Formats: sequence, structure tokens, C-alpha cells
Amino acid sequence: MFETLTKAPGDKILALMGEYAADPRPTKIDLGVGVYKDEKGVTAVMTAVRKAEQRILDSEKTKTYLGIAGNKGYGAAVLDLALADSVDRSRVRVAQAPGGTGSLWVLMQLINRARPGATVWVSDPTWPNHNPIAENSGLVVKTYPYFDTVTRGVKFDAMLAALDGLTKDDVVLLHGCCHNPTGANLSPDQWDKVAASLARTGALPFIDLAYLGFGDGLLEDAYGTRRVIASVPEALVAFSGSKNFGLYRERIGAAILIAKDAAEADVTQSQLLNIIRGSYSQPPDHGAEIIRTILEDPALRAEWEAELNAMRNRMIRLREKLSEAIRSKSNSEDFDFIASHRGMFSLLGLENSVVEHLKAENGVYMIGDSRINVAGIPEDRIGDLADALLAAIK
Ligand code: PLP
Ligand code: TYF
Repeated sequence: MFETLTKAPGDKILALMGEYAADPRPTKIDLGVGVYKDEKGVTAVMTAVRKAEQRILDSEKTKTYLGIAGNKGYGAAVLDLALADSVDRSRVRVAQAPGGTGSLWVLMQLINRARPGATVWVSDPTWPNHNPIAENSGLVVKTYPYFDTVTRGVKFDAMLAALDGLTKDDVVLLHGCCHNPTGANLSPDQWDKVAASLARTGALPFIDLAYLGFGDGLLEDAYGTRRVIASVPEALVAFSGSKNFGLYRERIGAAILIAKDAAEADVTQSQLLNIIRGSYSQPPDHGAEIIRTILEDPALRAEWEAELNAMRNRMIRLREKLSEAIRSKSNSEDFDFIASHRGMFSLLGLENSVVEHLKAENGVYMIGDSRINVAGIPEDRIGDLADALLAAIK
């Protein structure tokens, strides 16, 4: 049977991880995969996570099945964290899912049950996993303008004009904060306009919230999500705990749905749970129980928030230092955008040949589209990195 298959394309981001690992040069710099790294280049287990795991180990009484919707306390805690009081909870339902990706997957499946073959509008560009998840769910993907390759900001007028032209049968995938891959984000005022547009057209907002707390702060980063949800009758949110809790391999996320009223929320949730049951039955508990433990305990929560704040501030400092180094070496403002971007990424706007040159010549690894992970910038070698970038674009 398998002779009918041909080799499927790999994931470019994950492939680059392997290439970097195989590079023997001690001076290599990893600005590739979107994983937070500390000043030692390590993706450490957060201290609040470690403490929560110890508590779980000491107090866990059973490993019996969790149920299709997953850990109830986790679900409630994530709604508090992400949505707060932006919407009446009687209209909200949540199901724990394996990572932001698993959440996107079950929600895309849900969209296809409601509107088979519906169009999902994604930003140009977007995280490369959005397309296959939507297409594998039976949906059609189209793009709306987003990144301005000249200013390296958001092409907001063009984006809004595209959103204004949508209908109630369309779905709009929005990055809640910390846009991947560009690092260019909407201002609160722009979010207000997007929310008003969605309210006007009836297009369904679907918010991918994978980096809450990585941009300007937990509250600031939730602005867009809350604003949109407060403005429309129906919405979807795919939450990830991979980055902000550093729980990547635990595969912890949440699929959140907001419906017109409680009755429709119940029916829609029954379909979501039916999708989950028909795919992986139910989610694993460990990551959810860690997050529940942290968010429900004021002391652990404060410790987690402090660590998250330190991670965010480090990324902002690295942004400022790199753009300052390039500015002083080149006497130009061309890379100042790195300091105004937020989240883990910036899209530098380099030709692929320049990206390849930096890898071959300098051992500087970034994604082929010239996306850098700012957490990978080595603070003590920012001058070298700036020199390499400037030499490569000459
Ligand atoms: N959405 C975006 C935009 C991402 O960058 C990621 C990256 O990891 C995810 C979703 C999903 O992450 P995970 O499935 O690891 O929670
Ligand atoms: O964009 C990134 O680098 C992260 C990690 O298939 C990632 O979101 C990359 C590719 C992938 C899954 C996660």
C-alpha cells in the first residue's frame, strides 16, 4: 500500500534546528526555531513550573482519565488569564488541547463542521503551520495584507480594507500578539478598528494566542483578543502555554469558543468535544495541571509572572542593543525596527541568498524568510552579529 506515497515536505523551521545542531563551529549563533533561550542559550524549566511539578508529584492521587474537555481548573484559569471579564462566561466554552497547534487543529475542524470548505483569511505572511492545519481540515486559505516590507510595520490601511470586504461566511485568523514571523503588531487603536470591522461584516475572528506575555505584558498582550471578543457575537481562540510557561514538549493549549448565547455555546461545544473524541479521545494532563497549580496559587503565580517579565524584558533589551549596534556601525536607521517589534521574532527583510550567506560564512542561523528569534541573540556578541549582518547586506 505504501508504494502509493511520495515523500512529504519537511518543516523548514524544525529542519534548521537539526542543521544548527550538526554545525561544529563554536561561534555559531542560533536565531532559528521559536524557543525562548536565556543568557546561557538554555531553554530552562521555569522555577514556578518545577515547584508545581513537585507539588503534583507529591499530591497526585490518580492517573485515571481526565475527560474529553480536559482539566477543568486549567480551563477556567486560562479563561481568566486570556479573556478576563471581556465577555459573559455563559457564552464561553473551553477544551484543553495538545498545544496551540492542537487547539488550532480542533477549532479548524469545528469551523469545517459549521461551514464546510469555508475560507480562512491569514496574514501575509503567517506562521507556516497555519496553512496545512486549515487545509487538512477541509478549509480554503487566502491571505490579507499585513507586513509592509519597506517600513517593516503593519500595512494597516490595506489590511483593514481587506477585512472590510469580508462576509459572515469568512474566518479571519489573527495573531493575538507577538506576530510570527514578522514581530510587527497592531496598536490598541488599530485593534479597535479591526474589532469594529469584524462587528460590521460578521466575519468570524479566530485568534491565535501563542505568546501571551512575550510582547509588552500579560495585560497589554491580551488587549486585542479581549477587544475583539467584546465586540462580536462569535469568536474562537487557540491558546498556547508552550512559550509563556516554557512547557513546549508537554503539549498544552486550549481551544476556546465564544458563541452567540449559552444554548449555542452548548451545541457548539458538543461538536468540539465530538471532534476531540474522534481524534485523540482526550488530552494529557501534566501540562494542564502545572498551569492550574501555578495560576491558582498566588505565590507561585507571582513567581511565574516575575520570571515571564524577566524573559520579556531580556528580549526587549536584546532588540534595543542589536538595533543600536547596527545603527552606530552603519550610521543608518534601517534596522531600528528591530527595537519597535515585539515578541520573539523580527522579520529582517533579507534576501534568501543573504540568509544562506550568513549561515555558511558566519554560522548565523535564521529562518529562510530572514526571521530571527531575538532570544537567541548572544548579548556578549552583539557587535559581531551586527558586523556580520552589515557585511552580508553590502
Ligand atoms: N501559533 C503560532 C503563531 C506559533 O508560533 C506557535 C508556535 O509554537 C503555535 C501557534 C503553537 O505552538 P504549540 O503547538 O507548540 O503550543
Ligand atoms: O515558529 C516557530 O519557530 C515556533 C516553533 O512546526 C515551531 O512556533 C515551529 C515549527 C513547527 C512547530 C513549532
